[in-house]
Amino acid sequence: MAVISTQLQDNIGTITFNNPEHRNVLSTTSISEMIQSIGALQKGKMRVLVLRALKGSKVWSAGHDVHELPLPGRDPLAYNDPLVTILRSIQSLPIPVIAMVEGSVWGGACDLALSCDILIGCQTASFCMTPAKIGVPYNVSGILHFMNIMGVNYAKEMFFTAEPLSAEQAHQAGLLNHLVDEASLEEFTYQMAAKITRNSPLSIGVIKEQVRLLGSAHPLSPLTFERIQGLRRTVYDSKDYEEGIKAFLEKRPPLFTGD
Ligand code: LCV
Repeated sequence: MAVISTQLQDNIGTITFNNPEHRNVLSTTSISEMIQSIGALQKGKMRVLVLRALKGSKVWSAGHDVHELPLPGRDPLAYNDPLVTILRSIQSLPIPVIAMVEGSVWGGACDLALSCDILIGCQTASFCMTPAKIGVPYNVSGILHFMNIMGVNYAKEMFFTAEPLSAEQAHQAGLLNHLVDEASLEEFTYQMAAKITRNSPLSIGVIKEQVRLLGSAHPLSPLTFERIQGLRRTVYDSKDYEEGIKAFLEKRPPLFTGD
């Protein structure tokens, strides 16, 4: 059964997470369905894409499917990881993507929401960045993403505490463009989407790509990049990384020793 549903109306595409039983986890299956849907929607003259969960969802997405995290010794967020792939495809899509957020957003799903161009949420939205809770060395492009959007201090607090940010805090931190009440979330989102479809798609596409290129224009020397990869490797090779995944799967709090 499909874990996402897709719709195209008046040049507005909608991808809806439709796997409430597993809290809309970003699994290989759901991500490949998303990538296929985006391709199909692009053929249908889509000018804006809305990413959402089912109306009234308590969980927008529980993030990376932890069952699919590799065992120690392999980078859990490598370039070709399905989650990293969908983040790149949303960021490089030549049309605006609006994340319509209700319910809690976890881990890699926060990065997916932040990969969208505009985030509109209601009071039930919350955002929790979980790498430190699981023992995952988040990757460079993801960290830069959070820094660019919410500033270094808020980003560090999110990563270090692994505590959820409320909708109000997310709005204050610049993560949410708009915080609206639950009843008007859908109407507000699609009114904005409709406005965008009436503007020049060529101009919007080029502006979006320039923002992406400028945002990732951070000169990293090969040596610095290798040092970062080496540091990250010490984490995903560690016993703590293994313990974090094991604790999650055993539904117990992790006991990190720093080894
Ligand atoms: C697999 C899941 C998941 C899940 N994976 O319902 O950013 S990083 O680096 O950390 C990256 C690696 C990442 O994104 O990691 C994942 C981060 N996500 C989380 O830490 C959220 C984990 N999930 C939860 O805390 C709870 O499930 C929430 C609060 C989302 C919902 O709680 P609730 O009590 O409503 P359950 O926990 O009972 O989950 C329902 C089913 O969904 C599965 C979970 O295993 C359960 O399946 P089973 O009934 O088969 O056990 N599930 C939830 N999240 N990330 N599976």
